[in-house]
Amino acid sequence: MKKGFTYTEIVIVLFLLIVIGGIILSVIRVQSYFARSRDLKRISDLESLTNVLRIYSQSTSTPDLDGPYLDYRGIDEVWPTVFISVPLEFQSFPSSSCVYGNKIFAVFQTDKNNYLRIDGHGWLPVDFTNLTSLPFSSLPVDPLNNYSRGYYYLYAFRRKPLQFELSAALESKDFKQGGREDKTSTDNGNDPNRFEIGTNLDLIPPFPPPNP
Ligand SMILES: [Ca+2]
Ligand SMILES: [Ca+2]
Repeated sequence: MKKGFTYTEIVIVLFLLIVIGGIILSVIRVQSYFARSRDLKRISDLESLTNVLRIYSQSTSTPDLDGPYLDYRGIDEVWPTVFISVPLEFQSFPSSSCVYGNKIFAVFQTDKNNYLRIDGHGWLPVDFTNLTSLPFSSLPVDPLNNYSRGYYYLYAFRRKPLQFELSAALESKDFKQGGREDKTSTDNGNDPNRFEIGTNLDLIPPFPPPNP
């Protein structure tokens, strides 16, 4: 009759537990490494878009921040609009508008054939084609670009005075609100869950935080 485990069996089980624990830990490390690199790309994409919008606004005689194909989309115009980087076919926004306070914002999505275009047909509708030394040939979008997971870029503007804002949710625990390198609640914007950048960080209403 067998009485419990032998010493060798216990050692083998403990050894396997340590190995499995190590594997799980490395998977978590790899995942957080990738989350952090996606965040660094998000930050650099939005910095780059901000620079391009600044250059465009300063170098164009009549800057048009809703581009040649749309009108009255400024935050204090007839159709206050938030532009989202996720194209319609990937995932259509649950509603074509969102409400914040007593204000209704249209949410504008373009389609999968156009969303990366820099000529005014893209998700960010400004025509950048006349700018020399553009740092990108297609519009940057979120590395995940998924509305239901909560990762996408947003853009909004005001025509008078000329102002704009861009934002992205960040994945890494370190960069989120309360993290070691909190980048979402320390930007002086109105959304503690998103990294905001631009010339007025109160234009885009707060959006739902990403799913955990
Ligand atoms: Ca326009
Ligand atoms: Ca923020």
